[in-house]
Amino acid sequence: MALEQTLSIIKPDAVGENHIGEIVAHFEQAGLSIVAMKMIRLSREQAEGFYAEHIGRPFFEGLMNFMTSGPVVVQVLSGENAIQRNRELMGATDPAKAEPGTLRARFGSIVSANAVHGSDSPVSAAREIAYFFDQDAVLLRN
Ligand code: DAT
Ligand code: MG
Repeated sequence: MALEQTLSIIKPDAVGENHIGEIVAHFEQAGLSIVAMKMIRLSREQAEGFYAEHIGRPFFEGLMNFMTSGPVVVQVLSGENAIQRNRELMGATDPAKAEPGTLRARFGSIVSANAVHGSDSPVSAAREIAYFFDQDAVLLRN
């Protein structure tokens, strides 16, 4: 087990449907602590840079439109195995395939509107946290 930090985004669908509180509570009840948090509206440039690995995919334009369609809540979660743990809490990318009780099953609707993002590896977690937060904005906890 390792103490890790991971980047989580509550996407525009879940923010617009007033699920911020339930999603944050889900993380906290699962033992992950929020050590940085902000609500922002992503610009096209920010969204592109964040999802650069997907440039050229057929769904990329839709993803850009969705991610810039309203405010998002960007947060750093901290805890034991936080990266994998958050992926488990989110469930599969397609909400229709996500395990019952996971965030995407509860709050997502379709693959292109799936409520939450979570870093998928230690390398992407480090990149994604630095993409949104200065190092001194991430509180040292746990
Ligand atoms: P994840 O968010 O589970 O890490 P991913 O990195 O493969 O999934 O894709 C990033 C986002 O892009 C995903 O949350 C939703 C969107 N997306 C992925 N595959 C898609 C598809 N086939 N159709 C529409 N949107 C898709
Ligand atoms: Mg991904």
